[in-house]
Amino acid sequence: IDSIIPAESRKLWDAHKVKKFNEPSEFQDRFISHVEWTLARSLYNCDDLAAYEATSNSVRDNLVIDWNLTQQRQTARDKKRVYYLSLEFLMGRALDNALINMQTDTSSSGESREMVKGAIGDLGFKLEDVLKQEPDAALGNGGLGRLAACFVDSMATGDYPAWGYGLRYQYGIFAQKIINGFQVETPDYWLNFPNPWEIERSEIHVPINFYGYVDRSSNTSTLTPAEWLGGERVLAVAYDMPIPGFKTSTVNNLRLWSARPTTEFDFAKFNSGDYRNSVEQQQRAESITAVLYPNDNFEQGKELRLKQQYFWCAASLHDIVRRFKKTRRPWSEFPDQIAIQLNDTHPTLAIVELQRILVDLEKLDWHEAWGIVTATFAYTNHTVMQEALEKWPVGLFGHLLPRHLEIVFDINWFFLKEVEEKFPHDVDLLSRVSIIEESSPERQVRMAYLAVVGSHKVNGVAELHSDLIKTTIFKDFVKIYGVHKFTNVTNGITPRRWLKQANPKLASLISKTLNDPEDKFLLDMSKLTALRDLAEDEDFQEKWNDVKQFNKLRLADLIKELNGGVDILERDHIRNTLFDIQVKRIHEYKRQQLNILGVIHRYLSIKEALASGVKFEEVAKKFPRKVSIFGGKSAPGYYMAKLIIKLINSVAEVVNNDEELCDILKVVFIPDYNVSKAEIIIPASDLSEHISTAGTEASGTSNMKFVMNGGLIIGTVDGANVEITREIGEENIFLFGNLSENVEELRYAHQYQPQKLPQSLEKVLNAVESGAFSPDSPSEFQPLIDSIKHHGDYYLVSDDFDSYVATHELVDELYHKDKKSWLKKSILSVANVGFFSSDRCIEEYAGTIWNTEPLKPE
Ligand code: GPW
Repeated sequence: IDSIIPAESRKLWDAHKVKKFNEPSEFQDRFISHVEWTLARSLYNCDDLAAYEATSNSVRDNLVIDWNLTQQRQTARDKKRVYYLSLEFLMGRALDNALINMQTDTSSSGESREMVKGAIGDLGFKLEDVLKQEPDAALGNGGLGRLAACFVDSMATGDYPAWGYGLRYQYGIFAQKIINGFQVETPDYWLNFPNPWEIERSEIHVPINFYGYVDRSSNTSTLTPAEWLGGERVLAVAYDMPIPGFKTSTVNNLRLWSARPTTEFDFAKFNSGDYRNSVEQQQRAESITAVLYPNDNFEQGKELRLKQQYFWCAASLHDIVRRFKKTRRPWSEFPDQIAIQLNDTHPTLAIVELQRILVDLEKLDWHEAWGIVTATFAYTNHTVMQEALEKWPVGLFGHLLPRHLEIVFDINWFFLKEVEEKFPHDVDLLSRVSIIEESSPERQVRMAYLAVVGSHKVNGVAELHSDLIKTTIFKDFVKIYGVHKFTNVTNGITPRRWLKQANPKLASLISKTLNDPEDKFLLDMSKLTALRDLAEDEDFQEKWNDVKQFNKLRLADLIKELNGGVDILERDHIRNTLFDIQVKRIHEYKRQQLNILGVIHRYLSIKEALASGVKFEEVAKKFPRKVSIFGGKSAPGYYMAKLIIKLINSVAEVVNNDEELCDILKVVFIPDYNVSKAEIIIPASDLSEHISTAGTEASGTSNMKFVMNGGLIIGTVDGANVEITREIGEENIFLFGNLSENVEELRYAHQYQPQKLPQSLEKVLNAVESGAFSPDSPSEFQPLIDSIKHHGDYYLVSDDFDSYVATHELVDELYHKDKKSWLKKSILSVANVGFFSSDRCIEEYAGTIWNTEPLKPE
């Protein structure tokens, strides 16, 4: 520092030190400065959007001060750092969250939101309207991306020196429109207005190469240093997002890379007169970070995707290595200083890139380098489903990254040698575990195996899932490495966003009840167990229920707004209408089809009863009021998922317009499910559905969010549902369906015996086939029916249908006949949900995988 700024001048800097706003009037000063100077507007043309920009910039000013202090502290103290590599960060909106998390000097956190609310109120703005101006940062598909967002929140809150690394896509996940019942995708260009939450660091730019060839003029072994001469070069430019912790001044960093053309010019092309072409190639650079791939739990194997992955891994590693080198430590200390967590296999190339840096650029011995690499990386697996496991054709890989392919072959060679030594002559084993799959028409690089071989720990995301990976996809690796390389860290969610921000009414009831005005329970969720004593307290139950009713009305407002101002739900009946919600990506394994077929079953049963002359009052007793709410996006190319969306909308059309039902059953599909909508939808559930075929949903995280908001769950024995049951008690959850250990044999049986459908399901499918929901084209849903009836019912809809329907009967009974028991279950669920805070989860990663400690602000 002395060399940059002389001591005399530093005194002057100190005298002019920037200060955070602490008081309403200080905030207002700052707000108006930003309106006038940053936005170049005035009182006379400051609308809600401008107010959002000015508020965000003011809050950001505060955060940047703490961000700088945090980074200085982390550099000076030089403790071990964590880098979380994720191709997706599904952040949602930042402002409300920042207001909740932000520390000011005078007020304890939690109060800064109230302070700003009052301060902009005095200036003529309503905080709620201002917050709505912010577009979601939707740089993710679903659970995997949202998990990364919860993790950075918890890492900052726990004061861990930890950064996230990802890509700054110009287009996030597409916006979903429903047109005539069909999903239509529209581009999500989220950077229309200046984004106050990102700080462009154009001075931090890393050159990234692709294609080209390997020069080994001096030696022939692939193990010795080689020079990779890239054929195409682009720049990775850093954009930083401040990540404020809750009740701490720690502000961590999320660094997202954006692709730019280099300023270098292709003189060969230019000289040959091909000016237009050489500009065109430069333009291509930007396409690398243009768009997020919209697939969830599915890998397409496109070259541009591999390019994204390398671009991001290379830029991040370069950044990490540069920072490490400044410490002038020996390479052997790299793993003591740095832990890199791989969010699924998407960043697996980082393993190869670090090995390349150490061997080719830093000239370390291969084995020494490999020791450093494996001690640095750890890998989280999020699925056992074959179609989601990444594999890259050797040809494509070698064309884009010729040197990296060599390194992969060498890694594999040493790995297989080790296996051969441990298990001599087991050729079958060697071919099973080889990182290179000998498949036709082409060999493939198995990224999950590469990630296992290149990491010191591999974890699953819920107990059942972590057990499953050890007996299925990584079974042979358990034999090779021993069981201790594999571990479990059950997922979690941040209670700041998913309780305090999404459900302020419930958070405030809790803080009052626990006599915890500073919301400390959001840091220590075990405090919630004190609610157990109140589970049967009638006064408390009433307050609890009032909160739920408020949230249901709030959702009804949203549904009305999305429905063009027309109410689907009658306000007067909302209190005794069961809100039954399934919101998540649309996927056959998540079984929205089971849900909608169940709804049809209910509809047909009501119609049948009425037709046979049963009085309406009687029917309504058996089938009390209910609304089935769906939401979620399908991958644009996923035909079956799109058909499921269409079926839901077609059923809604028929059911909602059937006057005979007098509104006792409604079906709603909420278009464009995203994080900000989730914050309104989730707190409104009485019941939510987590009904994946057993063994397919690695964890699920919305299950935790619903429970944290006092909703009950109907679910299969899958993913984190198992631990939710353990924590909240099996009497407080509605489980049904076959167990994962039986799935294989049931599937096998379907292949060899013609499908025998339960009568209930037969009826439902017949109605669909008859065109009851598609009178103009009765065969519209045939592919869905065929998948159950004729194509082996891979997701076991028929096997689980009756127990699903029967379990819903139990739900109805309890909700409508024993509201007190219902409320008791709801209260007990929240009281016991503490385990699912992502703070707990991050502590486990830190203790068992990263070997890192918090670095608390002084
Ligand atoms: F296939 N998950 C996801 F494993 O949202 F990569 N997208 C994905 O592409 C994958 C997994 C992948 C989800 C799991 O489906 C869900 O069960 C889990 O809760 C979540 O990742 C976070 O672990």
